[in-house]
Amino acid sequence: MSNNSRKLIIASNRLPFVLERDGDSWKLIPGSGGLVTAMAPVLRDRGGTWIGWPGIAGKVDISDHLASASTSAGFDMKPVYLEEEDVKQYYIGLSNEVLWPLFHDLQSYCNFNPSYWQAYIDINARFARVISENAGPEDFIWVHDYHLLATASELKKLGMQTSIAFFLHIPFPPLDIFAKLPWRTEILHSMLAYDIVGFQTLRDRRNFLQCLRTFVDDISIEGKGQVLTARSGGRSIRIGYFPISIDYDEFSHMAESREVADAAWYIHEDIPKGKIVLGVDRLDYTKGIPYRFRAFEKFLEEHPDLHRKITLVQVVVPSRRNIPVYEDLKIEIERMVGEINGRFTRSGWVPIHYIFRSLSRPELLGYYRTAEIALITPLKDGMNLVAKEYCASNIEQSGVLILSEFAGAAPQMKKGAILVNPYSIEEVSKAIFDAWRMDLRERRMRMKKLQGSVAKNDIYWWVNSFLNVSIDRKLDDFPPV
Ligand code: GDG
Repeated sequence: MSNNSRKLIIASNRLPFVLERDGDSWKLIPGSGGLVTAMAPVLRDRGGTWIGWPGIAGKVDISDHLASASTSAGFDMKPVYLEEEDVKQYYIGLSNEVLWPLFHDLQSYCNFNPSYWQAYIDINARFARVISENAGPEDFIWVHDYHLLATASELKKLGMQTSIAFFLHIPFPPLDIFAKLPWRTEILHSMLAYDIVGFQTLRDRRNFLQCLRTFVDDISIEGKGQVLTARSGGRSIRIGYFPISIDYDEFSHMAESREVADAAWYIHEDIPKGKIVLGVDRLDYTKGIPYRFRAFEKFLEEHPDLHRKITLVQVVVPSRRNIPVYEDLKIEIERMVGEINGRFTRSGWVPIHYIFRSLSRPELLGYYRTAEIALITPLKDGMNLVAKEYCASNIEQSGVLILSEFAGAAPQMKKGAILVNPYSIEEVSKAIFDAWRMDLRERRMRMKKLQGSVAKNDIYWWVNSFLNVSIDRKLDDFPPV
């Protein structure tokens, strides 16, 4: 088979669309979240196949919807169906009550329920079956994220010979934290069934290697630089770090559009008093929203002269609402907004504008374009694309980025951003003040640096460096649709 028939096959827990009830029928709405933002432009121009769960339990016939969504998206979509119990055990259970909190260093949120593990393996085997039904021998199979750590080992059981790549979008935890996982050796051995394993940052790869050296008996690691080689069980596995990014040009061009300019103008027209500080996050306890509110409250306590001159706009996108801890977080966030606004609001000025919904792209870019300060303070984050999107969309080049040092984006953005420890209420409060009084010359200088670095290392740079290491190919080697 020639290179021209080579296809990209992407597998992730979710398809890039979510199925929602629409009366007696169903509708597909675009998914949100970093994985979709990053990967959709990659497949859009090249075609290929995206395999994932459509987002509702049970097997409903959505073939017509998927066919029309595939046509408009520019690539095929193949569903993996989950029953109610699968969702409980594999998705809510092992993926989001164990791996998600543990890999973000928040082990107190973990529920190590023994029944979760077998369900996780069973669903990874189901993904493996759908992948093997849809992949040809020349195709490049690229599996994504923590839900599917064991898919390659299941594919190998099915006799798959093709090399299989994996990218972890979330952090990999330090040894002391990973060691608490009851299935730590099983997870490491499953990950070693991939042929290439990619992490977001050097820190994540370092943590992974330390865990391999501790828990895998016959491991040896060779090489230096971005990609190393691990040998175990008579196989070689390449292990690298590839900081993910965005389609910079798409964001910056869209930010220049009339629609976004109008949205930006209306946003500031409605908040005419002073500067806007912007937070944009999925509803998630890793994003540090309560700490951020405490820091903003401290800022307001310490700077009564700046009341009415600064407003925090916090966008929270609904996410994982079927998991109780997420519902509790929503209640806590809303309680804090009420408390802080109740204390500081004065006639004509409300200090926190809270938005709980997903914004349209132009509206989101309107906020990015017009906000003077972006306040992005996750407690830990694989990368954080919002930080990169803010810079790409800040076409006046006058915005200031305050960024958590625990975001994967921090090493790339530290020269232009104000880095903070998100747990330090004093430090974040001071960073807001420093950003507020920073002169235009310094803001420009910092924003230009940030934009230069995101533009250079954009999503196409990321995918090409991954493909280059995996199969010695670039995205252009895949035939356009
Ligand atoms: C995971 C990792 C890693 C947000 N609000 C709206 C909206 N968004 C989009 C943003 C951005 C995405 O959601 C969020 O991406 P992040 O990277 O910030 O965070 P996660 O969703 O947690 O992503 C993360 C990422 O995977 C990629 O590897 O960076 O660390 O946790 O793209 O634009 N989109 C729309 N309306 C909104 O209101 N349309």
